Amino acid sequence: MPVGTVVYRGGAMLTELIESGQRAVVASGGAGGFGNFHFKSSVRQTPRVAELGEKGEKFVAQLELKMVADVGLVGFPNAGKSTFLSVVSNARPEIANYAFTTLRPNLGVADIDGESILIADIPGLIEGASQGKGLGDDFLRHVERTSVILHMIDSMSSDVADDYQKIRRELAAYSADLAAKPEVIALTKIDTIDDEIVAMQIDELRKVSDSPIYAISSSAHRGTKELLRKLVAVVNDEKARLAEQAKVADDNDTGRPIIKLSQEQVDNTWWVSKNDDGSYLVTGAKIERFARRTDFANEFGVNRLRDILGKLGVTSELTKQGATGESIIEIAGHRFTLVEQWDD
Ligand SMILES: Nc1nc2c(ncn2[C@@H]2O[C@H](COP(=O)(O)OP(=O)(O)OP(=O)(O)O)[C@@H](O)[C@H]2O)c(=O)[nH]1
Ligand SMILES: [Mg+2]
Repeated sequence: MPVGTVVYRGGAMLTELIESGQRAVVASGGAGGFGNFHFKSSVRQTPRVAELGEKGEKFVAQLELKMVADVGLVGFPNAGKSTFLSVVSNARPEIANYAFTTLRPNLGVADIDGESILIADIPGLIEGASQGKGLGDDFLRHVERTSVILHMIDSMSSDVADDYQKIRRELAAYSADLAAKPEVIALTKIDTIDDEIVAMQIDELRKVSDSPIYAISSSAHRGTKELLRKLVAVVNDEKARLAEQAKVADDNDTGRPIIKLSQEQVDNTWWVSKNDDGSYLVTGAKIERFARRTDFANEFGVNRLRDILGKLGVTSELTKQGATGESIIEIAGHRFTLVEQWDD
């Protein structure tokens, strides 16, 4: 699976592949059962009992690919995101003078002063994207994994501060994590606008944001290098901050005593409850494992399970809860009587 793959089962995330070469077991194979030979003893020379192997796990998993980039480009359609990527990187995305030119995310590597950053260009967002308008907010999941957001605003717009705030609202509606990422603002296409107007627009943006602001023209290659340098610096800072945060979390882990049950204790725990039909339900990792390995077609196998129930103390709890020899016991979907029944 490629880096950036996230594996889900139902809604729960099972694993996330972050590093190249990383491996993860998502579904485990079943444990083998003991064969007849295992049950051989001095009194039981030809044991007729054998365990079934457990089945391996089988379920439908959802795989999602999130691009892992340093910088994610966000902004309205036609803001000049793809043009910027094409000018500063090796990527050759489609560029056109209409909204929604980019339909799929593009990745590009930008080099500056001997450093490289990976930039993800995603389709443009519009107001209401978080409710599915336009191409929706689906592509923002790619930006979720980037360290830094480059928020691109078209200087040809009549209200740059309003543009900025509309996109910020969509980011916040998508996730608090996304909204909290470090951001750099780029006012684009400044070759088309008078410098005084650009200066005014920067002032307007300063009123609504504390993020650093760069005025650029991708076509005229103005301000793009300075912007890239800033991005490299912010990406490096953010990576250092995240690494420090992870280290602190690790230190806290070892420093604080955590009392929890051992895996063995958790496994050995069992519960008895009464089903509506009067049968008794026994649950617990270990006992269910035994039940799954039992060959219920074989009375010897079932008797062995009954022995185990006795040894674990389950039988006395069942009796305490009113079970008799004929009571039906249910474990891991298998039903049998508490005591072996003999035909007359
Ligand atoms: N004059 C000028 N035009 C630009 C500049 N950057 C982009 N454009 C033009 O703006 C239009 C939109 O550019 P794109 O890069 O496709 O915009 P986008 O943000 O990727 O758009 P979507 O993919 O639809 O979200 C194109 O016609 C570009 O040629 C610039 O610096 N100067
Ligand atoms: Mg584009």
